[in-house]
Formats: sequence, structure tokens, C-alpha cells
Amino acid sequence: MLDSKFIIFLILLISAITVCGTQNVFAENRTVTIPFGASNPHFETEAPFWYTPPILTIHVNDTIVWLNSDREVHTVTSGKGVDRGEFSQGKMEGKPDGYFDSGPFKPSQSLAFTFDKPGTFYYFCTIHPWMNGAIVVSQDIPDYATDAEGNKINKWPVVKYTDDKMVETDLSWEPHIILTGEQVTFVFNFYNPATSSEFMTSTPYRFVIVQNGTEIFSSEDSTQYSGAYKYFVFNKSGPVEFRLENIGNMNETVRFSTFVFDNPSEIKKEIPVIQPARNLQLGQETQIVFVGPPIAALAFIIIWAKWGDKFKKKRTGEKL
Ligand SMILES: [Cu+2]
Repeated sequence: MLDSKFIIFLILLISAITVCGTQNVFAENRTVTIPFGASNPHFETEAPFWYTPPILTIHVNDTIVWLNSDREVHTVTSGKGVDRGEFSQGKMEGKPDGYFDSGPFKPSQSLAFTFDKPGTFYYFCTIHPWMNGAIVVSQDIPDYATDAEGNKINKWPVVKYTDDKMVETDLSWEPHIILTGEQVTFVFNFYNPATSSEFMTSTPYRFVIVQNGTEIFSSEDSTQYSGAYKYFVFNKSGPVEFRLENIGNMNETVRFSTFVFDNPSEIKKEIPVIQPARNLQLGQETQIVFVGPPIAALAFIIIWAKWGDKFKKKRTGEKL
């Protein structure tokens, strides 16, 4: 017969394998290739991009493998290389930001880097600083709110008590899932837990928001009756704590927490130049070709309409 301890051990082992397996399924490996000809900054290069693909969107904890398929030594260095304008002025030094740096790597060698934080990360080649690329690391935003430890918040408003159980505080925030740059409305009420009745008199309080150990908002106020509301817009992502302090001047604090996510619409997509001039897409520098001439033609028509008659008369006069 199987020992019960052994069965428990077996269950734990299977759970552990399942958890590890699930994490592996979600983290992906993606490849960025440095194509043949990438070292050539000029028109005649066949390389469609400096790095292929030039902009790649991945998730937190995904790994990028850069593969050098060129016949020259290159680097993959985080930061910004030179743009077309700087290159034309002879500027040959990019600005590394220190997040990652492959150092020189030879043809057919590769570099792997795991992105463990969200954001837009530019990179370039220090040897050929016109070679630019970017990795956009997006954050998975859950479809439910959690506290700062990641526990799902099942019931709204969230209810907390002061340590001495003298005050019950209900706090709700809208929207429940907080994104940077979006206004959040906080609504809170104070109750007497013994009688389940609202505080019907004006109650002093201090509403405080703490993010990454820093107080980013503080408001000392009094409720009209049992509750009040506040507005706030977060600039940064990360765990946050909402405190209601000194409720009713009783030196009692209740704490709530959640997580602020980077607003996907705020992730910057501005990239220096990610491909050689001959392979530029419509909408980049080729705008000069397509937008420039019509504007010049229009300007000519306007000038002709204003001054053309005088010019014609002058010529006619000459003939007579
Ligand atoms: Cu290079």
C-alpha cells in the first residue's frame, strides 16, 4: 500500500512540475537577425533592415536571441545610435544606456538577453552606429484587480478595519484596474463595526498614496457625513498603497494596496531610423518625395496667378 506521506509528496511534486511547465510555456524565445550587408550605411546595401525585425514586441520574461548573419563583427548595445541627420553630419557615436551590451560578436555568433521589465528599449551597433533597432516589452494586464501582493480582489468596496476594530473603512477605486495617465476616483466611507452604522458626523482623516516607498499624494480633510472621494492620476507603474490615517483624530490607520500598470497607449513607438535609406517605407523620409513636390507646385501656381499677368504683359510689350 502507498504511504499517505508519499502520496502527498507525489501531489506536491506534480504541482511543482505543472507550475514550472506553465511558466515555460508563457516565456518565449524570439530571434532578431543581423542580415548580410547591415554594416553598409549607404544606398547600395541589399539589407532590408539593420536588424530583422527592426521593432519587435514581446512580453515580460521573453528572451531575444540576436544572430549575426553578416560577414562583419557587430554589437547589440542598448541606447540610441545616430539618426540619418546626425550620420549625414559625420556623427559616429551613439549613446549607450548601460542596460545590455553584447560587446563585439562575430559572424554566426549570437547573444541572448531576457527582458524582465516592461518598456521600450532601443539598441544599436557601436561599430556601425546607424544600425538601430528596438524591443517593445509589453506588460500583461490582468482582467481583474489585485492587491500589491497579487491576490485577486473579489469584493468591492474593499473593507478594512483599524487595529482596535473601532472603525470600519470601505474603499473603492474606479477603474478597478489602474493604468498610468488615467484618472482614478477613490470613494471611501467610515462605519462603526459594532453597530454597522455609518459615521453620520464630520470625520477628520488624512488620505495618503505611497508608491515605491514615497508619499506621492496627501490630503488632510473631513468628511461631510460618513464618506468622501478623491481623484488622482498615476504617472508611474508599480505597487501602490492607499492609507487612511488619523481617522476621527484617533491616530488609527487603515491600508489598502493594488498595482498600477503602464498604459499600453503610452508606450512610445518613436524609433530613430530602423532601416537603410533605399528600403525606407512610405511615411518616413520618402514623404519629402511625395509631399514636397505638390507643395512646391502649389506655391508656383499661387505666384503665377499673382504675378503671371504682369510677366505676360511685359513679354507682349516687348513683341510690339
Ligand atoms: Cu555593426
